[in-house]
Amino acid sequence: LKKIVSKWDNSSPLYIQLANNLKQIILEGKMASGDSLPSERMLTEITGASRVTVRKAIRRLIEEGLLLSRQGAGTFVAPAIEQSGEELTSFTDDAQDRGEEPASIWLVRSIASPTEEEARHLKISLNDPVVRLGRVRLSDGEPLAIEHAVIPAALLPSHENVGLSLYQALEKIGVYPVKGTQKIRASLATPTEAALLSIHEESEILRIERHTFTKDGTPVEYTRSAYRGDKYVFVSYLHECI
Ligand code: 16G
Repeated sequence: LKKIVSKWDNSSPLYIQLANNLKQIILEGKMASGDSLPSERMLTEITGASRVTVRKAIRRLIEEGLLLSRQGAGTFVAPAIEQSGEELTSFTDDAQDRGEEPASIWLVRSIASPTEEEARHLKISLNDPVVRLGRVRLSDGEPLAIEHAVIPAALLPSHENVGLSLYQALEKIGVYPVKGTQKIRASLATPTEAALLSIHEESEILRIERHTFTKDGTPVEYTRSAYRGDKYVFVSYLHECI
């Protein structure tokens, strides 16, 4: 770190050079998303720059979206995975599109009666069985999310056949989730979630509730997920309101 951040010349203000040096470290993957930046004091010591310069460099990278500052917790490398908040894609497709290898650890894969809440969300009766799929989702070996999906068993009779991808298993039997809604809210990881995701207890997570439907509006899934807040940023595209 010292070698890279303390390379100076007279070409531009010191804080810009420091910001660029830090940026290089992040973009080269020497610091991963979620890693915390050394403290201002430490950076001052390492670089020999003044505290004001260090602070200005950090502020610049926060403005650029490369760093995130959390009150009381310090400054971190910002989430690396930009996930569309609009497209109905699967975890498997998203990971493969990034050139990564998706995997799952199964927590639950069973058929059961729905709870009242599940039946309400899926617009089925309490007598209609559901398939419950609970998974830790990993990409390139790293746990990124926990997902609990509930699907009407009438749509997915052979739940044992869900391998890597739920959406692929559904598509194979002619069930296409083509539209949906997604609610995202900030939360903190419970001790169990933290253990499954290999993160500290009470780390920030994004709780996501997704409902998907077939073309004719039949509910396909009701999924509750916990996505790592240090890894994901959800992006939506804004259009002019006419
Ligand atoms: C995504 C969905 C989840 C869906 C899963 C299917 C979010 C927040 N959740 O992870 O609702 O069940 O994809 O992925 O995006 P799969 O086909 O790889 O099993």
